[in-house]
Amino acid sequence: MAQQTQIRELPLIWMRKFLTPLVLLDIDKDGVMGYEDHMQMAESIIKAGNLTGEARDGIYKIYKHYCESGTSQDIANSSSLANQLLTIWKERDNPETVGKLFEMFSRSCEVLCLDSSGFMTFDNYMIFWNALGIDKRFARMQFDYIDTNGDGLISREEFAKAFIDYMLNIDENTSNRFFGPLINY
Ligand SMILES: [Ca+2]
Ligand SMILES: [Ca+2]
Repeated sequence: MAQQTQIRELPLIWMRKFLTPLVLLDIDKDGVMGYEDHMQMAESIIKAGNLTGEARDGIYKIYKHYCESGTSQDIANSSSLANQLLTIWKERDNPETVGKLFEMFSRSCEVLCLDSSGFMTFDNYMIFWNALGIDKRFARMQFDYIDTNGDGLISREEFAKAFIDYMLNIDENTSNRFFGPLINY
């Protein structure tokens, strides 16, 4: 039988990167970012962006689909914070989950820039940042990190790729702060 990965085997930088959103977005503070928390995140994005109609429904649909179907549902249904970290670690090698996350962030980006011809301006990006309640002072640095071609706009692909980089990169010098400054752990 294959040995289960232990928490102590995870790279510290990676743990800090994922503890950051899990703690930030565990709104009901039961230790895991579960279904309700994902729905809350969807609602926060909708509120921050004053989204209505198609944009609002699109966001709910993406988050529901992520929590309720296929391999990604194991992440939302984790039993504890440690278990959730280990599940994300395991799923980062799973093309189905990675594909779904790419789609989730790509679609979120699309919804957040319905008013700006498919690209996120800095103002559109702030909807995401404010929805998560991250310190505004760090937003520009992360915006510039995501904007890899330096045209001052974030494309769907740049946004989703930045998240996938966040999930896969274990370089301790990475400056990707997709969910803001890392928590100390
Ligand atoms: Ca929770
Ligand atoms: Ca760009």
